[in-house]
Amino acid sequence: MAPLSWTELEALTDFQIDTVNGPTNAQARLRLFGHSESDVRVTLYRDNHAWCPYCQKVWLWLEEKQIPYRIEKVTMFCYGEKESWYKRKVPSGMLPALELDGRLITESDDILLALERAFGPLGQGMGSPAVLPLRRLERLLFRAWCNWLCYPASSPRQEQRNREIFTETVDKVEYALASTPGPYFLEEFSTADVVFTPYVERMLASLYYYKGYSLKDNPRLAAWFEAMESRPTYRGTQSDFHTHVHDLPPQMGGCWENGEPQMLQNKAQVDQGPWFGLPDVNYPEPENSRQEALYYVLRHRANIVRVNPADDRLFDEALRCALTTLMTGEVCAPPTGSDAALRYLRDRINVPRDMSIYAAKRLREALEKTAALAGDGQGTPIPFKHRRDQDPANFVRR
Ligand SMILES: N[C@@H](CCC(=O)N[C@@H](CS)C(=O)NCC(=O)O)C(=O)O
Repeated sequence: MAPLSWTELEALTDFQIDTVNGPTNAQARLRLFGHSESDVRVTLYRDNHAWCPYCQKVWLWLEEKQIPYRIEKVTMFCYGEKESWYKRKVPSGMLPALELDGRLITESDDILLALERAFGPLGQGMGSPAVLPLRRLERLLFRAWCNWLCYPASSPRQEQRNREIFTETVDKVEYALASTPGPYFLEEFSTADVVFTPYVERMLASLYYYKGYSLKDNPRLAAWFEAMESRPTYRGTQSDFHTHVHDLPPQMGGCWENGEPQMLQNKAQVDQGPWFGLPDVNYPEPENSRQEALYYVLRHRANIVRVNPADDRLFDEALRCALTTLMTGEVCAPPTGSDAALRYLRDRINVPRDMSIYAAKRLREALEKTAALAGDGQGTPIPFKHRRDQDPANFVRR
């Protein structure tokens, strides 16, 4: 089949999203939840790519409580130049920051405490006797994860010991989850679940890819993930394995593979597919995931083509081939020499920054299927020490 034109492709999606009053989404600059703009007392400063875990914590809290707020997006050091207006506001450049009634607050825990004072807690609050030990447990798990993942082990024995310390801490988390009847940390969904969310999500992705270990093999955590995924708020902030495993190394200062057969198999699947079947998402695929993927590519197509290292005309045609396959299921052979360019894009789709998890899987699948018709050329490797290939300055809509 010949590639469809951009106009023909435009006719194939009716995807729409109300970023302001609709479900949680990464694209919004304003969230009202049915309120009027004059009700907004809060501005959240978070990173452009939705990679910052501490921002996710505050983001999820605001969405759960349905507090009207504005969003200002800021560049992280690892992917570009920090905005000077932000450095004047927060000289360290650290994220998140939040303005509440004009007062600036940094440090995610202090932000949550201030939000609780202004709007009431989410279930049991940050300082409640039930939540405090869970916050400590979350930090314990975080440290065990860092020690295993982010430093090279001096010997196989050390690697084994780091793994054991992590899994022993996971057992404590399993015990905490088992001590209430429901799937959440406390009887009802609460701040405690919000506090665990960002890093547990990153642990699931990174350990699967770098260590061949699946956190979902732990039954209580598996049930917790499932319960979290039943919440539209969490779905809107949820990332996928591919995004996390490649955004974490520069943020964490490195991630160390163990080279075991299971790890190598997991790594290959996350990077090259098939992306369906990965344990990064469990809820059923929405019917419109292809339309969603097409909608976002169309929105940014000029920048996507411009940023791609390949010749613009060659890549324009190759991309239309992949989108034709995405929408029709028909084979559409791309121009010779476009395989690496298609895989360059395949490797740079970010969830949830660009689209939701299933839309990204569909798009990666179509790009890979199309690239495979042209050859096995790979895109420029994803850098490990920085992500300037993701500089948001390239994606300002012109
Ligand atoms: N303790 C701080 C940690 C915040 C933090 O580490 N933020 C990182 C991103 S995850 C950051 O802003 N780094 C600067 C940058 O990457 O630009 C908090 O809880 O808010």
